[in-house]
Amino acid sequence: MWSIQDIKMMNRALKLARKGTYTTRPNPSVGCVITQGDEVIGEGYHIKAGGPHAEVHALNDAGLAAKGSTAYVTLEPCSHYGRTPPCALGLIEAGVVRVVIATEDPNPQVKGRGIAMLKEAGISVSVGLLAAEAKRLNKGFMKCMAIRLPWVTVKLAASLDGKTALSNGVSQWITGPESRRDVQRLRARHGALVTGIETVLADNPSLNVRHSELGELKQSLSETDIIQPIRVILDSRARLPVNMALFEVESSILLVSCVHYPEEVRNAWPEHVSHLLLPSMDGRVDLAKLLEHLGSLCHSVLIEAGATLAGAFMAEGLADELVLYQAIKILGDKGRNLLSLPEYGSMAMLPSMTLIDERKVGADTRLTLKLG
Ligand code: AOF
Ligand code: ZN
Repeated sequence: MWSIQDIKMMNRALKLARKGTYTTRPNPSVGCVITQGDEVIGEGYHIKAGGPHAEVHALNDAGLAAKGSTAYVTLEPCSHYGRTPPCALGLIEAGVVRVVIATEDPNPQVKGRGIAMLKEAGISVSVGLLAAEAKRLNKGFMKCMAIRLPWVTVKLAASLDGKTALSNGVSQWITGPESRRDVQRLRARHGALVTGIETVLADNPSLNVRHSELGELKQSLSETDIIQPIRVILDSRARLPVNMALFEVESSILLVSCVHYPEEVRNAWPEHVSHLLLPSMDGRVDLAKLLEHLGSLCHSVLIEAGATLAGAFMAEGLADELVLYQAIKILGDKGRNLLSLPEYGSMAMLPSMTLIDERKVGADTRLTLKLG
Protein backbone atom coordinates (compact mmCIF):
# COMPACT_ATOMS: atom_id res chain seq x y z
CA MET A 1 0.00 0.00 0.00
CA TRP A 2 2.87 2.41 0.76
CA SER A 3 5.65 3.22 -1.71
CA ILE A 4 9.24 4.02 -0.67
CA GLN A 5 8.48 7.64 -1.57
CA ASP A 6 5.50 7.58 0.84
CA ILE A 7 7.68 6.29 3.70
CA LYS A 8 10.41 8.83 2.96
CA MET A 9 7.95 11.71 2.91
CA MET A 10 6.16 10.68 6.09
CA ASN A 11 9.51 10.36 7.85
CA ARG A 12 10.31 13.87 6.67
CA ALA A 13 6.95 15.08 8.03
CA LEU A 14 7.68 13.38 11.39
CA LYS A 15 11.06 15.06 11.54
CA LEU A 16 9.39 18.42 10.99
CA ALA A 17 6.76 17.63 13.63
CA ARG A 18 9.50 16.92 16.20
CA LYS A 19 10.72 20.51 15.83
CA GLY A 20 7.58 21.57 17.70
CA THR A 21 8.15 19.21 20.63
CA TYR A 22 8.91 21.94 23.19
CA THR A 23 6.64 24.70 21.91
CA THR A 24 3.21 23.40 20.82
CA ARG A 25 1.75 22.28 24.17
CA PRO A 26 -1.12 21.72 24.82
CA ASN A 27 -1.48 21.18 21.08
CA PRO A 28 0.11 18.13 19.44
CA SER A 29 3.31 18.35 17.39
CA VAL A 30 2.35 17.93 13.74
CA GLY A 31 4.36 18.03 10.49
CA CYS A 32 3.23 18.25 6.87
CA VAL A 33 5.03 17.72 3.54
CA ILE A 34 3.46 18.45 0.13
CA THR A 35 4.80 16.81 -3.01
CA GLN A 36 4.33 16.78 -6.79
CA GLY A 37 5.75 13.51 -8.08
CA ASP A 38 9.19 13.11 -6.50
CA GLU A 39 9.54 16.77 -5.66
CA VAL A 40 8.82 18.42 -2.29
CA ILE A 41 6.95 21.66 -3.03
CA GLY A 42 5.97 22.71 0.48
CA GLU A 43 6.52 21.81 4.10
CA GLY A 44 5.76 23.07 7.57
CA TYR A 45 5.00 22.20 11.16
CA HIS A 46 2.82 23.39 13.99
CA ILE A 47 4.94 25.78 16.07
CA LYS A 48 2.68 27.12 18.79
CA ALA A 49 -0.85 26.62 20.10
CA GLY A 50 -3.02 29.39 18.73
CA GLY A 51 -0.87 29.74 15.62
CA PRO A 52 -1.37 28.14 12.18
CA HIS A 53 -1.46 24.35 11.93
CA ALA A 54 1.18 22.37 10.04
CA GLU A 55 -0.92 22.09 6.86
CA VAL A 56 -1.39 25.88 6.66
CA HIS A 57 2.38 26.47 6.79
CA ALA A 58 2.98 23.76 4.17
CA LEU A 59 0.20 25.02 1.85
CA ASN A 60 1.51 28.60 2.10
CA ASP A 61 4.97 27.28 1.27
CA ALA A 62 3.64 25.41 -1.78
CA GLY A 63 1.42 28.23 -3.06
CA LEU A 64 -0.47 27.57 -6.31
CA ALA A 65 1.70 24.50 -7.01
CA ALA A 66 -0.40 22.60 -4.45
CA LYS A 67 -3.04 21.90 -7.13
CA GLY A 68 -2.90 18.19 -7.96
CA SER A 69 -0.40 17.44 -5.17
CA THR A 70 -0.05 14.82 -2.42
CA ALA A 71 0.04 15.93 1.24
CA TYR A 72 1.71 13.86 4.00
CA VAL A 73 0.45 14.78 7.47
CA THR A 74 1.49 13.16 10.76
CA LEU A 75 -1.98 13.73 12.30
CA GLU A 76 -5.43 13.71 10.73
CA PRO A 77 -6.16 17.22 9.37
CA CYS A 78 -8.66 18.98 11.61
CA SER A 79 -12.31 19.51 10.68
CA HIS A 80 -13.28 22.09 13.31
CA TYR A 81 -13.25 25.85 13.51
CA GLY A 82 -10.94 26.25 16.52
CA ARG A 83 -8.41 29.02 16.82
CA THR A 84 -7.81 28.39 13.09
CA PRO A 85 -10.17 27.23 10.26
CA PRO A 86 -10.27 23.48 9.41
CA CYS A 87 -7.13 22.17 7.73
CA ALA A 88 -9.18 19.58 5.81
CA LEU A 89 -10.95 22.50 4.08
CA GLY A 90 -7.61 24.19 3.37
CA LEU A 91 -6.31 21.05 1.65
CA ILE A 92 -9.54 20.68 -0.37
CA GLU A 93 -9.53 24.33 -1.48
CA ALA A 94 -5.86 24.15 -2.50
CA GLY A 95 -6.68 21.27 -4.87
CA VAL A 96 -4.67 18.53 -3.12
CA VAL A 97 -5.67 15.16 -4.67
CA ARG A 98 -4.12 12.66 -2.25
CA VAL A 99 -3.64 12.86 1.53
CA VAL A 100 -1.52 10.36 3.48
CA ILE A 101 -2.10 10.47 7.25
CA ALA A 102 -0.01 8.77 9.94
CA THR A 103 -2.72 8.56 12.57
CA GLU A 104 -6.25 9.67 13.39
CA ASP A 105 -6.80 12.70 15.66
CA PRO A 106 -8.39 11.41 18.92
CA ASN A 107 -9.70 14.93 19.75
CA PRO A 108 -13.51 14.42 20.03
CA GLN A 109 -13.92 17.60 17.92
CA VAL A 110 -12.14 15.88 15.03
CA LYS A 111 -11.94 12.06 15.43
CA GLY A 112 -12.44 10.90 11.86
CA ARG A 113 -14.37 13.96 10.65
CA GLY A 114 -11.29 15.42 8.96
CA ILE A 115 -10.80 12.17 7.04
CA ALA A 116 -14.50 12.08 6.12
CA MET A 117 -14.39 15.69 4.85
CA LEU A 118 -11.43 14.91 2.60
CA LYS A 119 -13.05 11.74 1.23
CA GLU A 120 -16.36 13.51 0.56
CA ALA A 121 -14.44 16.03 -1.54
CA GLY A 122 -13.15 13.15 -3.68
CA ILE A 123 -9.61 13.16 -2.28
CA SER A 124 -7.79 9.81 -2.03
CA VAL A 125 -7.03 9.29 1.68
CA SER A 126 -4.83 6.64 3.29
CA VAL A 127 -4.26 6.36 7.03
CA GLY A 128 -1.73 4.47 9.18
CA LEU A 129 1.71 5.11 7.64
CA LEU A 130 4.30 5.19 10.49
CA ALA A 131 1.39 5.38 12.94
CA ALA A 132 3.36 4.07 15.94
CA GLU A 133 6.01 6.80 15.57
CA ALA A 134 3.35 9.49 15.15
CA LYS A 135 1.45 8.31 18.23
CA ARG A 136 4.59 8.12 20.32
CA LEU A 137 5.50 11.67 19.38
CA ASN A 138 2.24 12.89 20.94
CA LYS A 139 1.77 10.19 23.57
CA GLY A 140 0.34 12.60 26.17
CA PHE A 141 -2.11 14.21 23.74
CA MET A 142 -3.17 10.77 22.43
CA LYS A 143 -3.83 9.28 25.86
CA CYS A 144 -5.48 12.31 27.38
CA MET A 145 -7.78 12.98 24.43
CA ALA A 146 -8.86 9.33 24.46
CA ILE A 147 -9.36 8.67 28.19
CA ARG A 148 -8.94 12.06 29.92
CA LEU A 149 -5.96 10.90 31.96
CA PRO A 150 -2.46 12.30 31.50
CA TRP A 151 0.53 10.28 30.36
CA VAL A 152 2.61 9.45 33.45
CA THR A 153 6.41 9.29 33.23
CA VAL A 154 8.34 8.30 36.37
CA LYS A 155 11.88 9.70 36.44
CA LEU A 156 14.43 7.74 38.47
CA ALA A 157 18.16 8.06 39.08
CA ALA A 158 20.19 5.24 40.56
CA SER A 159 23.59 3.68 40.97
CA LEU A 160 24.61 0.38 39.35
CA ASP A 161 23.27 -1.40 42.42
CA GLY A 162 19.95 0.40 42.17
CA LYS A 163 20.46 2.83 45.05
CA THR A 164 19.38 6.46 44.98
CA ALA A 165 21.24 7.90 47.96
CA LEU A 166 23.61 7.05 50.76
CA SER A 167 22.03 5.86 53.99
CA ASN A 168 22.31 9.42 55.39
CA GLY A 169 20.15 10.66 52.49
CA VAL A 170 22.94 12.33 50.51
CA SER A 171 21.89 11.92 46.88
CA GLN A 172 23.43 14.87 45.07
CA TRP A 173 25.80 14.24 42.20
CA ILE A 174 25.13 10.54 41.75
CA THR A 175 24.34 11.13 38.10
CA GLY A 176 26.44 13.55 36.04
CA PRO A 177 25.82 17.06 34.63
CA GLU A 178 24.64 15.71 31.23
CA SER A 179 21.91 13.69 32.96
CA ARG A 180 20.82 16.71 34.92
CA ARG A 181 20.53 18.71 31.69
CA ASP A 182 18.60 15.83 30.15
CA VAL A 183 16.16 15.95 33.09
CA GLN A 184 15.63 19.66 32.40
CA ARG A 185 14.63 18.79 28.83
CA LEU A 186 12.39 16.00 30.12
CA ARG A 187 10.68 18.52 32.43
CA ALA A 188 10.24 20.92 29.51
CA ARG A 189 8.29 18.24 27.60
CA HIS A 190 5.77 17.59 30.38
CA GLY A 191 2.68 19.55 31.37
CA ALA A 192 3.16 19.00 35.11
CA LEU A 193 5.81 17.81 37.56
CA VAL A 194 4.68 15.88 40.60
CA THR A 195 6.70 15.51 43.75
CA GLY A 196 6.12 14.84 47.43
CA ILE A 197 6.46 17.03 50.49
CA GLU A 198 9.39 14.96 51.78
CA THR A 199 11.45 15.73 48.67
CA VAL A 200 10.61 19.43 48.89
CA LEU A 201 11.52 19.62 52.58
CA ALA A 202 14.74 17.65 52.09
CA ASP A 203 16.09 19.33 48.91
CA ASN A 204 14.24 22.69 48.73
CA PRO A 205 14.10 22.46 44.91
CA SER A 206 12.70 25.14 42.57
CA LEU A 207 11.25 22.47 40.24
CA ASN A 208 11.25 24.72 37.20
CA VAL A 209 12.87 24.51 33.77
CA ARG A 210 16.00 26.62 33.62
CA HIS A 211 17.08 27.86 30.20
CA SER A 212 20.75 27.93 31.17
CA GLU A 213 20.59 24.20 31.93
CA LEU A 214 18.97 22.98 28.70
CA GLY A 215 22.30 22.07 27.05
CA GLU A 216 22.18 21.87 23.23
CA LEU A 217 18.47 22.78 23.26
CA LYS A 218 19.39 26.34 24.32
CA GLN A 219 20.23 27.24 20.73
CA SER A 220 16.81 26.36 19.30
CA LEU A 221 14.60 27.27 22.26
CA SER A 222 14.61 30.78 23.66
CA GLU A 223 13.90 31.44 27.32
CA THR A 224 10.44 32.87 26.55
CA ASP A 225 9.56 29.82 24.41
CA ILE A 226 9.79 27.50 27.43
CA ILE A 227 6.39 26.32 28.61
CA GLN A 228 6.88 25.83 32.35
CA PRO A 229 5.18 22.70 33.71
CA ILE A 230 2.74 23.11 36.60
CA ARG A 231 4.57 22.19 39.80
CA VAL A 232 2.40 19.80 41.81
CA ILE A 233 3.33 19.10 45.44
CA LEU A 234 1.60 16.27 47.29
CA ASP A 235 1.33 17.35 50.88
CA SER A 236 -1.43 15.24 52.46
CA ARG A 237 -1.16 16.80 55.93
CA ALA A 238 -0.72 20.42 54.67
CA ARG A 239 2.75 20.84 56.16
CA LEU A 240 4.51 22.86 53.43
CA PRO A 241 5.86 26.12 54.83
CA VAL A 242 5.85 29.25 52.64
CA ASN A 243 9.55 30.01 52.88
CA MET A 244 10.54 27.40 50.27
CA ALA A 245 12.50 28.14 47.07
CA LEU A 246 9.72 26.96 44.76
CA PHE A 247 7.47 29.87 45.78
CA GLU A 248 10.06 32.35 44.54
CA VAL A 249 9.78 31.18 40.93
CA GLU A 250 6.75 32.70 39.21
CA SER A 251 5.07 29.77 37.51
CA SER A 252 2.03 27.75 38.55
CA ILE A 253 2.12 25.66 41.70
CA LEU A 254 -0.64 23.26 42.70
CA LEU A 255 -0.57 22.17 46.32
CA VAL A 256 -2.53 18.98 46.95
CA SER A 257 -3.54 18.02 50.46
CA CYS A 258 -6.13 15.97 52.29
CA VAL A 259 -6.71 18.58 54.99
CA HIS A 260 -6.97 22.38 54.77
CA TYR A 261 -3.93 24.60 55.24
CA PRO A 262 -4.07 27.08 58.13
CA GLU A 263 -5.46 30.42 57.01
CA GLU A 264 -2.29 32.37 57.77
CA VAL A 265 -0.35 30.01 55.48
CA ARG A 266 -2.92 30.35 52.66
CA ASN A 267 -2.82 34.13 52.97
CA ALA A 268 0.95 34.11 52.53
CA TRP A 269 0.87 32.16 49.23
CA PRO A 270 1.86 34.13 46.14
CA GLU A 271 -0.74 34.47 43.34
CA HIS A 272 0.64 31.62 41.24
CA VAL A 273 -0.32 29.06 43.92
CA SER A 274 -3.57 27.11 43.85
CA HIS A 275 -4.82 24.40 46.16
CA LEU A 276 -6.65 21.12 45.60
CA LEU A 277 -8.24 19.17 48.44
CA LEU A 278 -8.41 15.43 47.70
CA PRO A 279 -9.60 12.41 49.71
CA SER A 280 -6.88 10.42 51.39
CA MET A 281 -6.10 6.77 50.82
CA ASP A 282 -4.34 5.26 53.85
CA GLY A 283 -3.26 8.74 54.93
CA ARG A 284 -1.88 9.67 51.49
CA VAL A 285 -3.29 11.61 48.54
CA ASP A 286 -5.50 9.39 46.36
CA LEU A 287 -3.31 9.19 43.24
CA ALA A 288 -6.04 8.01 40.86
CA LYS A 289 -8.16 11.05 41.81
CA LEU A 290 -5.11 13.26 41.45
CA LEU A 291 -4.56 12.05 37.87
CA GLU A 292 -8.24 12.62 37.02
CA HIS A 293 -7.80 16.22 38.09
CA LEU A 294 -4.45 16.67 36.32
CA GLY A 295 -6.03 15.29 33.13
CA SER A 296 -8.18 18.41 33.05
CA LEU A 297 -5.09 20.65 33.29
CA CYS A 298 -2.50 18.98 31.06
CA HIS A 299 -1.69 15.92 28.95
CA SER A 300 1.46 14.60 30.60
CA VAL A 301 3.01 14.48 34.06
CA LEU A 302 6.52 13.73 35.21
CA ILE A 303 6.91 12.14 38.63
CA GLU A 304 10.14 13.28 40.28
CA ALA A 305 9.80 11.84 43.73
CA GLY A 306 11.30 9.55 46.32
CA ALA A 307 10.92 5.78 46.53
CA THR A 308 7.54 5.86 48.29
CA LEU A 309 5.64 8.11 45.88
CA ALA A 310 7.33 6.81 42.72
CA GLY A 311 6.68 3.25 43.95
CA ALA A 312 3.02 4.05 44.66
CA PHE A 313 2.44 5.26 41.07
CA MET A 314 3.96 2.01 39.81
CA ALA A 315 2.26 -0.29 42.31
CA GLU A 316 -1.16 1.20 41.53
CA GLY A 317 -0.59 0.67 37.81
CA LEU A 318 -0.80 4.42 37.12
CA ALA A 319 2.60 4.86 35.44
CA ASP A 320 3.05 4.57 31.66
CA GLU A 321 6.80 4.93 31.39
CA LEU A 322 9.99 4.93 33.45
CA VAL A 323 13.03 7.00 32.56
CA LEU A 324 15.97 5.70 34.56
CA TYR A 325 19.35 7.44 34.68
CA GLN A 326 21.93 4.97 35.86
CA ALA A 327 25.33 6.13 37.11
CA ILE A 328 28.52 4.06 37.11
CA LYS A 329 28.71 4.10 40.90
CA ILE A 330 28.09 1.55 43.60
CA LEU A 331 26.52 2.84 46.79
CA GLY A 332 26.40 -0.40 48.74
CA ASP A 333 23.61 -2.24 50.47
CA LYS A 334 23.08 0.44 53.11
CA GLY A 335 22.09 2.91 50.38
CA ARG A 336 18.48 3.95 49.82
CA ASN A 337 16.33 1.91 47.50
CA LEU A 338 14.92 3.04 44.16
CA LEU A 339 11.26 2.14 44.59
CA SER A 340 9.10 1.00 47.49
CA LEU A 341 6.96 -1.77 46.09
CA PRO A 342 4.94 -4.60 47.63
CA GLU A 343 6.66 -7.95 47.90
CA TYR A 344 6.28 -10.06 44.77
CA GLY A 345 5.57 -13.71 45.50
CA SER A 346 6.55 -15.02 42.08
CA MET A 347 8.25 -13.95 38.88
CA ALA A 348 4.85 -13.89 37.18
CA MET A 349 3.81 -11.03 39.48
CA LEU A 350 6.64 -8.68 38.49
CA PRO A 351 5.56 -5.54 36.61
CA SER A 352 5.84 -6.12 32.88
CA MET A 353 7.85 -3.62 30.90
CA THR A 354 9.60 -3.16 27.57
CA LEU A 355 12.86 -1.35 26.96
CA ILE A 356 12.13 1.16 24.22
CA ASP A 357 15.32 3.21 24.30
CA GLU A 358 18.77 2.94 25.81
CA ARG A 359 21.51 5.53 25.39
CA LYS A 360 24.56 7.06 26.99
CA VAL A 361 24.05 10.46 28.59
CA GLY A 362 27.54 11.63 29.53
CA ALA A 363 28.99 8.90 31.75
CA ASP A 364 25.49 7.65 32.69
CA THR A 365 23.07 5.38 30.85
CA ARG A 366 19.47 6.41 30.28
CA LEU A 367 16.87 3.64 29.97
CA THR A 368 13.34 4.37 28.79
CA LEU A 369 10.90 1.63 29.72
CA LYS A 370 7.26 1.33 28.74
CA LEU A 371 5.13 -0.29 31.43
CA GLY A 372 2.31 -2.73 30.87
C1 AOF B 1 -4.15 19.82 12.42
N1 AOF B 1 -2.88 20.26 12.19
O1 AOF B 1 -0.95 21.05 12.89
C2 AOF B 1 -2.54 20.47 14.52
C3 AOF B 1 -3.85 19.95 14.74
O2 AOF B 1 -6.68 25.25 19.20
P1 AOF B 1 -6.57 24.94 17.75
O3 AOF B 1 -7.61 25.63 16.92
O4 AOF B 1 -5.18 25.14 17.23
O5 AOF B 1 -6.92 23.39 17.60
C4 AOF B 1 -6.18 22.47 18.30
C5 AOF B 1 -6.61 21.08 17.89
O6 AOF B 1 -6.35 20.87 16.51
C6 AOF B 1 -5.82 20.02 18.63
O7 AOF B 1 -6.44 19.66 19.85
C7 AOF B 1 -5.83 18.88 17.63
O8 AOF B 1 -7.06 18.19 17.65
C8 AOF B 1 -5.72 19.62 16.31
N2 AOF B 1 -4.31 19.81 16.00
N3 AOF B 1 -4.58 19.62 13.67
O9 AOF B 1 -4.91 19.62 11.48
C9 AOF B 1 -2.07 20.61 13.17
N4 AOF B 1 -1.75 20.87 15.55
ZN1 ZN C 1 -5.77 21.95 11.56
